[in-house]
Amino acid sequence: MAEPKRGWFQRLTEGLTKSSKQMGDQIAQVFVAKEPLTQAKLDELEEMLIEADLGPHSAARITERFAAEKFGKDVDEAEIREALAKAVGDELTTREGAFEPMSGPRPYVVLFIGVNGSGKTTTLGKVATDLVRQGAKVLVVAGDTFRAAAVEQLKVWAERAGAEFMGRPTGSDAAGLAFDAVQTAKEKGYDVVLIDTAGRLQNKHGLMDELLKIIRVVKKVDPDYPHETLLVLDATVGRNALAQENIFGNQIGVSGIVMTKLDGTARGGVLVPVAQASDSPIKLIGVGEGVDDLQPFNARAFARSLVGLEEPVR
Ligand SMILES: Nc1nc2c(ncn2[C@@H]2O[C@H](COP(=O)(O)OP(=O)(O)O)[C@@H](O)[C@H]2O)c(=O)[nH]1
Ligand SMILES: [Mg+2]
Repeated sequence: MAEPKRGWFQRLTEGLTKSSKQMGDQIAQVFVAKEPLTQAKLDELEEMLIEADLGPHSAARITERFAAEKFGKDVDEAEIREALAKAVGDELTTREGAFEPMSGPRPYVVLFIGVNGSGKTTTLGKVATDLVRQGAKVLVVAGDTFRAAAVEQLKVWAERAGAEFMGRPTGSDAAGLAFDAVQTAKEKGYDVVLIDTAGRLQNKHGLMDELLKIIRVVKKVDPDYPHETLLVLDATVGRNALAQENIFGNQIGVSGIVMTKLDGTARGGVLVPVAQASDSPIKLIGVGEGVDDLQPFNARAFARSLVGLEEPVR
């Protein structure tokens, strides 16, 4: 993604309001005045993190880090927020990954995978828009050949972005389309190829097989294809995102995670256990439906906005 535009932290913060409001309110309830950090208060904090879907392991680790710094000391709400943001940020900094198609080989081939409704098509559209703005020659490929509406939806995004679009009638072979697309892109000097896929249920074997087939056939054009397989996860499903990460990670292989809909949920904390569980980093986050609502994942900024803090002074 391009350098975040001015105001991106505000969009992140606004996006995360439900999560940060929940946590913010609880912090305010637990720490009413400046008072010593006791075990009882730590337990309440841990419980609060679990409720925000950070999961028992992440919650315990974060609480420990936090206790190491503050236990027994007089603390007020503001310090708690800062310390909590630091602890969450420390958990996540090693889980940041950059999505930089323009720094990679040409054409840079990116596959978007994930269950139905997770935000694949929307994310692809946002990425296409951003890349075209950077001057890239982008090919958008409608690999979700199951539903006519999915093809149409992607076409609209491609047209708006000013990207080239490649699709086939409903029911066509997605792998065949992907093969033709990467070959075309190679011949015609495209910079980036973005391949959408069907929103499949991860427990349907036939659907996993189709994804593997897409990967297999694009590798026939170049064994390095796809350069990226981005798993798109919807934060509003909470802990279910962990199960999805597990299945797609193990069965398909993933190079990066996109977590969407962080604007629509009190469960934004689920990003933490997902980041911890996955072998691949979090690369992008979605905080809205608009074209500018996709951001590079920044662990510190995410942690700050999650606990309801302002942008740090740089
Ligand atoms: N609020 C919000 N909605 C999103 C975000 N990303 C995607 N959506 C919406 O989620 C719905 C499903 O997205 P879509 O891209 O069609 O999912 P797909 O089935 O995985 O391709 C659409 O209504 C999108 O506008 C996001 O970051 N925030
Ligand atoms: Mg779709």
